[in-house]
Amino acid sequence: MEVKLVNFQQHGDERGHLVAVEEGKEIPFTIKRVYYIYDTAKNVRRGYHAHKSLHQVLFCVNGACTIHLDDGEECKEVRLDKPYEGLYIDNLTWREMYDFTDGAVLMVLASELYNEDDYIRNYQEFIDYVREVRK
Ligand code: T46
Repeated sequence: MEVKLVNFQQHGDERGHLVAVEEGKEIPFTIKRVYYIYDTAKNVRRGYHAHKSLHQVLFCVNGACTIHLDDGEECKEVRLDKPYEGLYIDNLTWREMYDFTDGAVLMVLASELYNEDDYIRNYQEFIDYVREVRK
């Protein structure tokens, strides 16, 4: 599965911490969009889709949440609980996000503009699609 958890460099001193994220260095794609998810209730599970071509890097910049990942062959759970950790998610990976703590903010850097046609929101369609692509 093409997912990677990367520790970004923290620039810290007595004032606090700063993390810089640069396109072409830590981020292996042109960043065309940034969005963030916040105020998510504790018992909410969201996502439930894969992308045909979108690549993304996820940061939980405040609080924590868990990401369930599934490439059609293998599943993984990743807890994002450090603001300096970025989770790279490849296209054709089913994702679900859950167990958000109070105040959690999930920030996402995306390789493409928003396009609903890039989403596969039905799990069986996702499985059929990856089988076809990987034939
Ligand atoms: C993903 C996970 C991690 C927009 O209008 N523009 C946008 O850029 C995005 C991301 C969403 N929207 C609209 C579409 C829906 O009406 O915002 C609403 C909520 O989106 P969605 O239900 O897709 O949210 P999640 O949390 O299920 O998934 C999001 C991203 O859509 C998705 O690409 O990988 O976060």
